[in-house]
Amino acid sequence: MIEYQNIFTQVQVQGPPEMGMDNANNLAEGRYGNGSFSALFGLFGNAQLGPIYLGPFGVVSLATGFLWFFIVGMSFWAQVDYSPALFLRELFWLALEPPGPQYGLGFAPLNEGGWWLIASFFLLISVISWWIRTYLRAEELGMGKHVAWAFASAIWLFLVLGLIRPILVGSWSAAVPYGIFPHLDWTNLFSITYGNLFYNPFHALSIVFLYGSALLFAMHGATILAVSRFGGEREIEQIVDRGTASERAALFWRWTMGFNATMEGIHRWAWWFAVLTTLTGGIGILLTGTVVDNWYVWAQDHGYAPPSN
Ligand code: 07D
Repeated sequence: MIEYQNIFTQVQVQGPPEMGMDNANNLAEGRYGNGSFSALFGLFGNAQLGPIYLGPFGVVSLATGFLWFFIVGMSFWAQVDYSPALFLRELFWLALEPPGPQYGLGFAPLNEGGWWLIASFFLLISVISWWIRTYLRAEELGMGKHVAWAFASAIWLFLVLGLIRPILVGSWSAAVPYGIFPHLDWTNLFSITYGNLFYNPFHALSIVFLYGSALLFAMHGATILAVSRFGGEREIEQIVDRGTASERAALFWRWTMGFNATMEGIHRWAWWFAVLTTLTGGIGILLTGTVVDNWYVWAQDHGYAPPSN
């Protein structure tokens, strides 16, 4: 018997572009495009593209994000003397570094970190504007602000790394450089400088929530796919019904591990795990070099790394 299955098989139903629950089109202001369809996009999400809402904060966010990208790109470009071949060869190693320690929290000559400061200013405006956008769009749609608050946790870590901690230690040089391998090198150096970040309990917690997020997402995604033949993707409608996909999904977990999340609860688990990844991460970075100078020695003092003789 051929059944509807779901990892590689898909049915794409297409009608006229969907304008959303706002049939009177009262929310149309600031929306661009009439909506088009892409079967390829439909494989990954919804086949309909647009209309998109831009609005003032969208424009500011995209413009300042572009300026950040452009400044970083032009700096890279100048560093290879505008040679396309060198640019491609060196791209992964090129860096726009923050000012050196001699400049403290002051401004620096453009080629000695000044551009980093300017680029970072634009990135900050861009990220904050995007946050406002998530808040205002949710407001407009009568939604809760769950996405905005989850995003705020990521922004917390972003701010700790690039703004708050550098200010606390008195130097922009403590911030992260822009560049693919350079930011990885920075991460590694940060860990080594402060005595092995694995011994920072907040880094450990952050990993717990990061891996936990992956585990929860895998469990939830797989569960819903496994009951999609019973309409599992309509999970909210099924919360209170008996004999539904939701109930089978819940029973599966109760039978296999003795406990089941609910259709509502699993989204709270997912939200908290994702949020706590960056929330604990930011605390860990904030404490590093401010309260704790060497995590290995700190772990020895607290009895979970072996004492050195
Ligand atoms: C970074 C912040 C939010 C980002 C925002 C976006 C733009 C625009 C533009 C695309 C992700 C800003 C917007 C930039 C983009 C375009 C065009 C979120 C961020 C708002 N670690 N480690 C973590 C592991 C080690 C180190 C977290 C594992 C070593 C440092 C996480 C291992 C060393 C820092 C994690 C491991 C080290 C971290 C990140 C294993 C040396 C951090 C969570 C198995 C390599 C960060 C407390 C996250 C942190 C962090 C995992 C090893 C260093 C859980 C699995 C020992 C310095 N590490 N790590 O969601 O929070 O980031 O630490 O070895 O700063 Mg680690």
